[in-house]
Amino acid sequence: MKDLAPKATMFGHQDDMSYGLGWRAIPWESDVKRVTGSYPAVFGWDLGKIGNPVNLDSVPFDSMKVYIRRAHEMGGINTLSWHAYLPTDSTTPWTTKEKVVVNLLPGGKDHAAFKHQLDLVADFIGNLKDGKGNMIPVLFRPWHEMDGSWFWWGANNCTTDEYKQLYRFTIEYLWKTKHVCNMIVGYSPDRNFANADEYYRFYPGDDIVDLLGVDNYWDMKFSGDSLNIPTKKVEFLVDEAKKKGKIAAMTETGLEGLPDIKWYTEHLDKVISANEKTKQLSYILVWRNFSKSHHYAPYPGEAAVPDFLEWVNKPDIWLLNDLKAYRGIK
Ligand code: BMA
Repeated sequence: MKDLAPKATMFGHQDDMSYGLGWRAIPWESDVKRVTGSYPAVFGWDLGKIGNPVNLDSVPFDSMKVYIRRAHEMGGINTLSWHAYLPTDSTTPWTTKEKVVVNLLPGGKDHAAFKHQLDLVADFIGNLKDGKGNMIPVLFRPWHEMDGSWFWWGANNCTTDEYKQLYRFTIEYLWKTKHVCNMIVGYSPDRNFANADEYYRFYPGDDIVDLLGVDNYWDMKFSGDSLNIPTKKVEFLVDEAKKKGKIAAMTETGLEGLPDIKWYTEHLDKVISANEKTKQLSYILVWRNFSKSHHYAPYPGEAAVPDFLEWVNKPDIWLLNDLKAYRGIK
């Protein structure tokens, strides 16, 4: 990913092979492929509700493993987010009534239950193997959008110190106790930063994080000069990643329902292709295609298709076909 970043920006899509508009669980189907002829280069999946047969968005975990293996064997890159449910109840990641992070940390009353959840995550990631038995590398991106307060690990729901401990414990437990060796780690605040201090407010450390990300939907709705705001954030990520020898990515973005049919060329591209710096972003990933009102990649027949095709056909925007050609995979 580091080698590739200066050459191209990859396109990613959440739950791509799992479902789309008017279909679900048809082997190797994909709205992006239906529209462009190629899969996305980056495939996003989510571990929310791990320990149950299906995840929070009804993707069976067993199928997810199959899709991850397929994506990897085709030459693509897999990333895992985690809309984590509390280990102690089965409410939602969006529960913010109580301050719970402290209970999960070592010494806290729910620490054992939390470790059990991490065991499930370790079991999932640590058993991702290709047909030859080799480990499949994934980008794990836990505790995202912590600078907002909509998740129980969000800014107003714990102290920054508790947050960092939660993050460090998660990764160190997976690496050192569970010996999960096939993952790199992404840090993904939402868009609420204007400088380095704000960006790194929750940062668990250079020894933990491999990828500097941002989840940015909000800033990308605006147009014209207002797009300087997300552009500056992308420039910042690219600069920081270069300084630290890490990877920079827009780990989530998109326009829900695509009411603006030129969002890809007029908003997204204006930001990520703004200049030589922004072009060095590793990838951008749009969210899932659940319904007409809640989808982010176009589906066949949708008015946004021509604009999307114009964008993905730019030589430095890469789908899986481009990544395969670069990697010499047939
Ligand atoms: C949100 C929405 C929800 C979904 C969640 C986790 O943005 O897409 O429908 O459950 O992400 O994927």
